[in-house]
Amino acid sequence: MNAKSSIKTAPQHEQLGLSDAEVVDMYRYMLLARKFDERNLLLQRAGKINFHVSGIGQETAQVAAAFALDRERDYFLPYYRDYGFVLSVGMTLKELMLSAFAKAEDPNSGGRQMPGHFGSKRLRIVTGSSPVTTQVPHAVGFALAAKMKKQDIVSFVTFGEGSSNQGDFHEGLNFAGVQKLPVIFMCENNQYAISVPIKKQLAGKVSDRALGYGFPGVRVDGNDALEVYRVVKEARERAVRGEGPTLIEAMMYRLSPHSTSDNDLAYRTKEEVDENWKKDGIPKMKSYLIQHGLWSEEQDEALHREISQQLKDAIEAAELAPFPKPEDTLLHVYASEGEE
Ligand SMILES: Cc1ncc(C[n+]2csc(CCOP(=O)(O)OP(=O)(O)O)c2C)c(N)n1
Ligand SMILES: [Mg+2]
Repeated sequence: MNAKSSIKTAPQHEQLGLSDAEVVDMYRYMLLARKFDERNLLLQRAGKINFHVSGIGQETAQVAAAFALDRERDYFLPYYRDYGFVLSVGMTLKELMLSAFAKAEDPNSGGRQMPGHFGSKRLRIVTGSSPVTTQVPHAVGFALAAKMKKQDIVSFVTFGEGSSNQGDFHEGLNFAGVQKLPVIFMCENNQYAISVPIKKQLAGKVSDRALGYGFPGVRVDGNDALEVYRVVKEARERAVRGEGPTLIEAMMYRLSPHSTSDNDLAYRTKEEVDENWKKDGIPKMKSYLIQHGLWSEEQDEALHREISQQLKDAIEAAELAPFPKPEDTLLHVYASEGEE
């Protein structure tokens, strides 16, 4: 063995500045989001909750992005599939279940919005609306505020690739580019906009659109947690240095139907879906951890049991919680005295 080949290179996560504990934590959140999502699909089929819009296949990029941000200070404008993201920045399973069960204590909307419309003052998650992409100009506004206040924080916003064809996307990116604002735009390109496949939505790459607005656009494998972490971290560093926005296009696949109201096999084949399950980032992350001696099958089984128990507790609490009262319909719709 020559001297060169005996030099050990540090594992990828260490090279990126992630500790062993952090990379294990990333996997925990990815699995937590997956199990939460799978359970909600079952709860909807069992008639316990009305509706679920799933993020299965997108958790890897969501969790990795969250870990690359300042989870104590940045502002977040996630879109409806971002369970992995909101869990990673501190939303609890109980809070998400209160939302799924449409209960009054749901911090996102007091049980009045469709699930997946995240909002939390505590976690700096900015309330979103149902029209897709409205969150993009909002994120640009938050970045403008950060710049005016000379704060070294960023706003981070996600959206689907279909939504990147809406005017709000282009207006938001243009303004952010001109003003060099600290905002990170992450497109979760899951290759479908409901029943419309990617080839009928876009003739080019979403990431290339950044060129027209004067800042970098990066396409990344959304099933590779460490790669997503790397590009989001770099984007954040650029933003706080005052160099402006970055557009990230994370490539992934929507493994579940659009929502519980959708039959995806009406417009795509089971073979295509099965093929994409092979690219799932969660088992990939597990293998990485095992390969580096950070995880074992025993620990994995224990984590599955732990998550099952957490889900059971969250569901029980949400089922027991009261529904919103009809007379509270206008609560938080208009500012009341003393409310910010
Ligand atoms: C302005 C607007 N138009 C249409 C809709 C209906 N709608 C909800 S989700 C969706 C598909 C969006 O696709 P994409 O942006 O790729 O996100 P994905 O659902 O695939 O994550 C559509 C058309 C909407 N909510 N808002
Ligand atoms: Mg899509």
